[in-house]
Amino acid sequence: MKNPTPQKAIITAAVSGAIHTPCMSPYLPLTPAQLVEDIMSVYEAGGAVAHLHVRKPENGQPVADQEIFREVAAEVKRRCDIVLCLTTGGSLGDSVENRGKVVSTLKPELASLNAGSINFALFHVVPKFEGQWKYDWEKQYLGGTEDFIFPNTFLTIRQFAELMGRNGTKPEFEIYDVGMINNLAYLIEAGHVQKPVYLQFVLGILGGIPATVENLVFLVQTARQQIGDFQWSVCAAGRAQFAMTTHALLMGGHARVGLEDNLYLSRGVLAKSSGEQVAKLKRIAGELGVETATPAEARKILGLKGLQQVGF
Ligand code: KMH
Ligand code: ZN
Repeated sequence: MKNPTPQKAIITAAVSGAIHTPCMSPYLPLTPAQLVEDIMSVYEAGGAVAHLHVRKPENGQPVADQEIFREVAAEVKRRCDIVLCLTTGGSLGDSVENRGKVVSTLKPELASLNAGSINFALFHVVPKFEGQWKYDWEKQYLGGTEDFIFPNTFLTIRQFAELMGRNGTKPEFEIYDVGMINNLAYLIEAGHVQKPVYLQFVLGILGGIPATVENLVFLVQTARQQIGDFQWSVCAAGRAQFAMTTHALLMGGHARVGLEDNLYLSRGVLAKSSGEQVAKLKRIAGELGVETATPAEARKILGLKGLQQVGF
């Protein structure tokens, strides 16, 4: 019997995030114009989805500012048809209420939905950047995470899922550890989350599951047992980025790169854009015989409502 045609892989790029700070790379996009430019680099390199956080233009501090989200999203929509996945993770320490606003105001096709609470730790990188800070807020923002829990209670997850349901926004569930699959399986069972779900396995955050191939296989297997059918993608912090995303492609999954997760293109070489990382992953996919999805194909695979239905 012939094997069925394998599904195309969706390459996502998370362009700026709320983890890296301006002193770490001159290429980290901070202003609306830089964010748009980086998203366009992703689109031109063959990425189908861009995951977006925004920052204060004057100092690069992560902020859930609805006007900046709108400015960036509208300009990207004017220029291309890439899928935008807006964050509800926000910046570290932001209120749950503020984090959710982006869904009600902009009604995106796709938005992140963090599937559990974790010790989201970045404090361990502080010694590496001592003496190099560019802005006052950076050291405290990172250092303060030694005593920080990223809160995503069952109530929050349920409310975010309902909010997204009302706005026609597909949740991209961020899974930082294996217990979060259990959280989601419960929420599906209880009728709060509808299948088919889309999972983003986020590996290698201090506080979450380490970025190893064994753990990736374990996560996918556990999700199959607990949830059944689903779409999944992988991203990994720092230097594990290309190893884990390559494995995801080999396993039939989707993959996320971008400067939110890793500032480098290869050892010691800073990526000048998220698009450079997308181009590298596209080359790897090509060598492996894995076809990658266009934005239109990604919409079909994920069952998104379409660009005409967004609120920006
Ligand atoms: N802001 C981080 C704490 C997301 O985009 O939803 C987590 C994050 C996930 O970036
Ligand atoms: Zn994010």
